[in-house]
Amino acid sequence: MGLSYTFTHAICRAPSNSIIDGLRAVDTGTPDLDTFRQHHADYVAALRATGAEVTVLAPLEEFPDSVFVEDAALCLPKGAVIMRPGAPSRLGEALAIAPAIAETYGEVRAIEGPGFIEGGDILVTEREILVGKSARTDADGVEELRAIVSDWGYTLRELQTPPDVLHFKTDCSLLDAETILTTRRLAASGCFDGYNLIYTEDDEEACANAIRFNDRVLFPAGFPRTAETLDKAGYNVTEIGNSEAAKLDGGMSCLSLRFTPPA
Ligand code: CIR
Repeated sequence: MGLSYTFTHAICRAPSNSIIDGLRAVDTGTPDLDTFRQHHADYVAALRATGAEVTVLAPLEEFPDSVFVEDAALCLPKGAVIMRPGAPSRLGEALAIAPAIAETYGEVRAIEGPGFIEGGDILVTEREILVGKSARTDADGVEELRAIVSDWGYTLRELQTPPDVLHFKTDCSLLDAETILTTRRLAASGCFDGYNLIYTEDDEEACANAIRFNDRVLFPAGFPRTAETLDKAGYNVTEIGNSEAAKLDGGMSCLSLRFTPPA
């Protein structure tokens, strides 16, 4: 199996009570804490069911969005990079995640600025690192990351997240070494030419943020036609409730950092 979707470890962070104050593009209601916690527990259990070691960090009340750990770091087979979130209320999450990453990776690099970059804008495939500029990730942030990952031998390709889409990966996910689940609006730019594409079904664009984690695809519940498409394509789909995270524009990828530490 490929390095881009097989992992021995994951890091998550328990939802804080302050999650109800998390950022959202459109207010569709306050997340219900108990339901959020249940969904989060189901998510962690699904990661663990693949045999991975999953660390769940303590909640951080001072950072309402800190359950979305993916945005604060990038973990690659050759090294880890602490991000510099473009949302001012999330900037401090980078410092907060650093010790947990350093525990596994030893030395870590960090985006120092002036640019900004969030992990949700980064899709790592078997052959390259795709980064979508967005309201949270700017050209300086992308260039600083490029300099770091080039040292490790990775190729980075800068792309554009569609307007009004929070993160690049809000609209796409890696399914295997050659295959990407994507919305039509993102793929229309040709950014995934050369990959096999599976499209979200009409009116199910909100399920594009899934994760391939070892033998499973963790997929948000409530999108039956796309789930069936993935099932028919041979993927082992595990549906996880995501109604509360979705109120904060969060999905499957945001809730974990997935990695295999360097030997
Ligand atoms: C935010 O707006 O930053 C959070 N409410 C949601 C972050 C979702 N993260 C992700 O897609 N990687």
